[in-house]
Amino acid sequence: MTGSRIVLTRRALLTGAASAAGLALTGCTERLPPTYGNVLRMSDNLSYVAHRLLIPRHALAKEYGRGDVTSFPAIGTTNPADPAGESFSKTLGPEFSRLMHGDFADYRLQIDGHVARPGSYSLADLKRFAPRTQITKHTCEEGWSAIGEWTGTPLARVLVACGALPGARFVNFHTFDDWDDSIDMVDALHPQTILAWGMNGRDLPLGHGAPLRLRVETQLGYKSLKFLQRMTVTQEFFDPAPEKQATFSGGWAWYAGI
Ligand SMILES: Nc1nc2c(c(=O)[nH]1)N[C@H]1C(S)=C(S)[C@@H](COP(=O)(O)O)O[C@H]1N2
Ligand SMILES: [Mo]
Repeated sequence: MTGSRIVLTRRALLTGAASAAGLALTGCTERLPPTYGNVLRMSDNLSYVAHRLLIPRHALAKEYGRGDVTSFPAIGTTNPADPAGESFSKTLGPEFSRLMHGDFADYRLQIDGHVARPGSYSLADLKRFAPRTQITKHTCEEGWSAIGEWTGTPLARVLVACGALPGARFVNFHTFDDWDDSIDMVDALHPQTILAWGMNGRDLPLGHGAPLRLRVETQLGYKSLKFLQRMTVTQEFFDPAPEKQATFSGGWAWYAGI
């Protein structure tokens, strides 16, 4: 997507807002997680149903002040270009290396799937949307938490700009270290769900997912994918769990609401 094509007129914004509301409503009928019926994913059932019934839609996760920011470890993949990395991708690893050496000037987030305007967005394109900054607590499934400040583009704005079509229910993400994961439209349209390029007032550091990572403040840390490469809007649920489960010790739930 070129810069000029994503300049939104007032009219487009209004239709956009209406279509975002339409997208959000689609999710209203959901009572069971899409992983329902998968034995490996049984832990999703109760938490998803309880959250969706009990927590007001788009209730904000707690935000903190600058003085609350803590040190923040970088864990999991910290450089997708490193061939020794556990989830090094033979195709995307070298590609990431090339982009990194060019200071990510050639980076593009690919957007496709159930959208009217598939395309790709540079960091400059994404920065043209009104950004959001939030200081939140990251909770890792391994038992640690840390508070950091994140700046990025609300995912809802990008979904409107690329024309997510009615009936869109999930947003799938693929990363440069070959992770796949998805969130539903309730979380995708949540005001604190952002595509973050900044952390603690600076560009997002490499170890924390440069140049672009997801922040999903309503779920555990592993849903906040780092090193975003592609985003696909879908009508149907795609669960990479059967193949990937083996590599995740203990098996991580698809839905990890907090
Ligand atoms: N692409 C990618 N995203 C990822 C991971 C990863 O290894 N690769 N680790 C996840 C986990 S388990 C956590 S806790 C956070 C860690 O983010 P941080 O390195 O900024 O602390 O990123 C999540 N997103
Ligand atoms: Mo984690």
